[in-house]
Amino acid sequence: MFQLLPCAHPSCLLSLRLLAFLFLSVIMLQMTFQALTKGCVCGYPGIPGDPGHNGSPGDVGLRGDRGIQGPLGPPGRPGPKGEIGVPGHKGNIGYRGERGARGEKGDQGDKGDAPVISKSAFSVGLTAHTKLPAANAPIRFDKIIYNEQNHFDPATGRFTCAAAGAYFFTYHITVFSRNVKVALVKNGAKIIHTTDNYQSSEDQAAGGAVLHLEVGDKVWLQVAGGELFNGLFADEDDDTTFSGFLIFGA
Ligand SMILES: [Ca+2]
Ligand SMILES: [Ca+2]
Repeated sequence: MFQLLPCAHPSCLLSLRLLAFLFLSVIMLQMTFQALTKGCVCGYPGIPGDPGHNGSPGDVGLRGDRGIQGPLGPPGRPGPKGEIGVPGHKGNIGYRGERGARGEKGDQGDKGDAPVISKSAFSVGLTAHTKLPAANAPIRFDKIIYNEQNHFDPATGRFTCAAAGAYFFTYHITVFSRNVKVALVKNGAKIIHTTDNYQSSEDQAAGGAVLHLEVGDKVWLQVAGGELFNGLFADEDDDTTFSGFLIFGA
């Protein structure tokens, strides 16, 4: 008739107790009714009555223990796009790439201005009229071998710079009858000296130097050491010459 389930829930226990009480009450009432109608209190127990109605729901039970975590659910939908972050640090320089293809040849440029090439050169010598020159003054070479730019003045014996740059000056001297001592002079300053002692016949002496000149500087050759050192000679088969030329502009 009843199948009592082994449930320890308080509402279930209360329901079972209530059902048992109702069952026993029905039995007692039935026995009492039979005794009254038959006048006998003895006899066999009657058949059990019908099950009673379900009781009222019990109170809410205590909260059970936390269950085992369920399986991971499916991925949710992507959230909204976040704001742009702070720029990161600059990375290291990468490897050099391969050489690119050769570009096309460009258009020909405009014709440039022709470079201005300064020219300055002279080569002069002594003659029978100017040999054995006076001492301590520019030697007035009067034999013009080359002086296209007229930068050497035979009237004064001085070369005047017309284009700044590096110049080379050199001299070749035929020594005769007297000793020779000359100086290459720049603006009054003696730069180099050459000395030769006369012994016999005709002798030679020479010297040369590279000088940097600015426009207006003057260079010349002069006898140094007095009249006893002016044996600079020239005749039909020997010369004493003084030359200079611009090597390159400043
Ligand atoms: Ca000598
Ligand atoms: Ca001679």
